Amino acid sequence: MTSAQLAHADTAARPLRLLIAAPRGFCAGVDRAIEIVERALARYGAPVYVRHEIVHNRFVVDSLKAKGAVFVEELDEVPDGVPVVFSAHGVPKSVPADAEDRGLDYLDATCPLVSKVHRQAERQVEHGRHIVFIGHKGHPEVIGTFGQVPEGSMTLVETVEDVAALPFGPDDKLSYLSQTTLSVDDTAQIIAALEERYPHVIGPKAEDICYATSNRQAAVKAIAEDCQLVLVIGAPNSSNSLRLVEVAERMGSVAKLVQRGSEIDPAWLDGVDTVGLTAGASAPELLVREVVDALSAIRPLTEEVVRTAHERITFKLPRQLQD
Ligand code: 0CJ
Ligand code: F3S
Repeated sequence: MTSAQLAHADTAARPLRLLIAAPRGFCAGVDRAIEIVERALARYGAPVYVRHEIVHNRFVVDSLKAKGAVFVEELDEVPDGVPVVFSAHGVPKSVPADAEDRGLDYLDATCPLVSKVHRQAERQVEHGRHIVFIGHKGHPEVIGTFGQVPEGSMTLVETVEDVAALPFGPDDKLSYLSQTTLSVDDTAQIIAALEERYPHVIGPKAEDICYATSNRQAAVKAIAEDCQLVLVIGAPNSSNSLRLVEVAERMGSVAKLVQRGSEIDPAWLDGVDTVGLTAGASAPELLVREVVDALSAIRPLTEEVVRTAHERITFKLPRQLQD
């Protein structure tokens, strides 16, 4: 027998302990964004166009496609006369302006917590401050937030090294803002580096990282130290889901991002007694059950939910869709 076969034979009969993190999965902004598309379909009928994946999850996108939503990347792919929804990640100001110019009916599913950062960006620029924005280059939320202010008034930093390379002097009027789905720990380090280099830099009153991002990171931290393997349900383009993988890895666990139960390789469970499970803010609970079922088809398991916070936040729908 090879050592892999031995490990498999050793653990195959033992029940697997499954720790399921809570909170996990859908946040209030994702619930709202999906409901906006569903209500728009009910109100206007198909097709309803959606600019960018409404949230970064293929299962959600495919379910809405089946109901008559059409997903495109840019507004110029939307035909005249049909309604269009902007995704939860937010859009540059030019997008609703172009929609208005074309007379398109549009619904904005930007998460209110992203919109809050947009308003802060505008205010900082009005006060004559240059903004250092902490985020991931190319992410749609970053593109949307940069598009709230005139070109040249915001500079992106992704790392502590980027802070060291900033060209500003000690007396320049600076402020910082961030993407909502970042690593809480990495962002704290970047902010510390900024404050050390620019003691006069101004930050937001409450952190820009949203409640859902920080709660999901704290929850996966609480289970990861007891796990040899942590599974994170989420898409490769989902920033908040990728951060959950990083958090679990930093706690010393092996961590894997999976989109569906069918992606689980039974060999991952060799030599493993305790598996952790969580889901990014854009991953539906149905997929959590699918992954649990896939695991239990490989090994008998015991399930335990480990809850580190309760979430009660909900967001209002846009006025056009309120009954
Ligand atoms: O940016 C957001 C408002 C989060 C939306 C929900 O998550 P997801 O995976 O669609 O987006 P991120 O890539 O930003 O995490
Ligand atoms: Fe909003 Fe945070 Fe969810 S910004 S969409 S509540 S991950």
